[in-house]
Amino acid sequence: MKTLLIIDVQNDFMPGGSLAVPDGDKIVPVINSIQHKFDLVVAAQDWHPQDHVSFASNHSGKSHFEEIELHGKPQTLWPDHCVQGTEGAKFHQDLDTKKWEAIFRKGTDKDIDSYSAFYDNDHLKSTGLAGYLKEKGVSQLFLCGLAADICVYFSTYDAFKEGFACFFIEDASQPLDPEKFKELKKKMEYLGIQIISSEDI
Ligand code: VGL
Ligand code: ZN
Repeated sequence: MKTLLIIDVQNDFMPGGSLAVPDGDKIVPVINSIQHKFDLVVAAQDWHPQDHVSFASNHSGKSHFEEIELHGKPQTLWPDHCVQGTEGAKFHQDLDTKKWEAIFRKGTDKDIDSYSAFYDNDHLKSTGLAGYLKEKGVSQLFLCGLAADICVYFSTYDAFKEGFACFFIEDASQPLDPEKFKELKKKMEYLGIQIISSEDI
């Protein structure tokens, strides 16, 4: 069962959005062009309450992209983004969602952040995605979306640890920080995660 997991292709991560990923919109046609190659397509959606702990606006005197300590671990403070029910939380309007069988929402608990589509950052809560994919008999998992160095990376890492054969589709993803992504790519390759192009599928 060849499966595609599309991560956080939402308006707030697009150029002009509150947490814009450079060229984030360039991946939309690429993702649309590959969906027919998969037996199963699922998506993740960042879906925060307005009082979410990861928003700088909920910490007095703190700025966007500043780091704080949360539950003993570093937490980046982001601009408000992907607030439940807002335009910014919607998927890009050109993204073809017809083939999607399920959408897994994350970051829904105001007290914990969740970059991975599988678990929150402290691995305390599961979205149920790993169990869902296992019950469906998924063996090969292809991942893409935004941001390559944050949510797509952490989802790929968790998927790898869950035992799926992972393929990271580089041209169907865009990083917030390209330098950081270069390092993470090396780490993924070292683990045995394949970095591929949409043409290789
Ligand atoms: C993301 C930061 C905060 C992402 C989500 O989708 O990469 N990044 N929330
Ligand atoms: Zn978020």
